[in-house]
Amino acid sequence: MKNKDVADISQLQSGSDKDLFYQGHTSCAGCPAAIAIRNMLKATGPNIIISNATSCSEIISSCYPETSWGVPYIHVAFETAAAVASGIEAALKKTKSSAKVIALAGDGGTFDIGFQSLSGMVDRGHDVLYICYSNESYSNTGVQRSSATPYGAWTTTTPVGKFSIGNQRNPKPVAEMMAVQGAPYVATASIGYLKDMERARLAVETGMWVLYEIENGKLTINMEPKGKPVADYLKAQGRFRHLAEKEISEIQRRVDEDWKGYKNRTEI
Ligand SMILES: Cc1ncc(C[n+]2csc(CCOP(=O)(O)OP(=O)(O)O)c2C)c(N)n1
Ligand code: SF4
Repeated sequence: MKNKDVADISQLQSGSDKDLFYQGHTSCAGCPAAIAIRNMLKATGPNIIISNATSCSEIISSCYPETSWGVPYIHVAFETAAAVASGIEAALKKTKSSAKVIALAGDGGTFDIGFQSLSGMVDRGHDVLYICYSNESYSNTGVQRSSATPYGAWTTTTPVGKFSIGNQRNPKPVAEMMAVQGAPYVATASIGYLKDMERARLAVETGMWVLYEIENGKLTINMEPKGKPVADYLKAQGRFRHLAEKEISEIQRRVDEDWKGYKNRTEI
């Protein structure tokens, strides 16, 4: 899965030909999180147990007495996806089960409130795949800023006005932080490469989202941005509609600077 042929997740169907994330869930139309989950289960197949933090992914899929999950699933408190997954993994190890565990949470449940349980799980070396799907805000509670929200984005808690261009902070580099902590495998992914997801692809092509892996501390960039201006990405979205040319240039500068940093690190 290197450079030229970035993982085409739609090809990773060794796990199951059947959909294990059933239709009838209550997401917004075209929800990227639902698309990611559906494809995630296609890749894993049925021998999997999910520990899912409160988030859109849980709200849309597990409102009692209904469920969209065709695999064993537990909905857990907002901050505990990794903690519960750790316990399940320890129990499976004890019983010599072949089942694997996935902890699933949004960016709020990962970058912010669930960060300590994620870090604890990595510290203890549990054999768990942790998946954070990032919609770059606390979405199901009304689009509040999380520490994954991009610089310049409007959210309800980073309003736009005379004295504010929206979110004033850079996103927390959680994937890299986990690699630095010693997670044996860390990778970013984009649903833009599942099918015809033009906007998500644009995030990669403009450098707003970088596709990389860090394996035992070594960074590999899986796709170089095509040098498209960030304006192409920003201008297509309402949450960035308020940005003037000056601010867009500032975002371009930050993206270029971050990209240089990634490049330097692959050359060490
Ligand atoms: C301790 C605690 N604080 C707050 C909440 C309310 N709450 C539930 S989901 C959520 C936001 C989840 O955001 P994120 O993890 O980014 O997932 P998304 O909704 O964006 O999919 C919040 C604030 C809660 N359930 N528990
Ligand atoms: S708000 Fe939640 S349910 Fe709607 S598209 Fe975003 S992640 Fe999906």
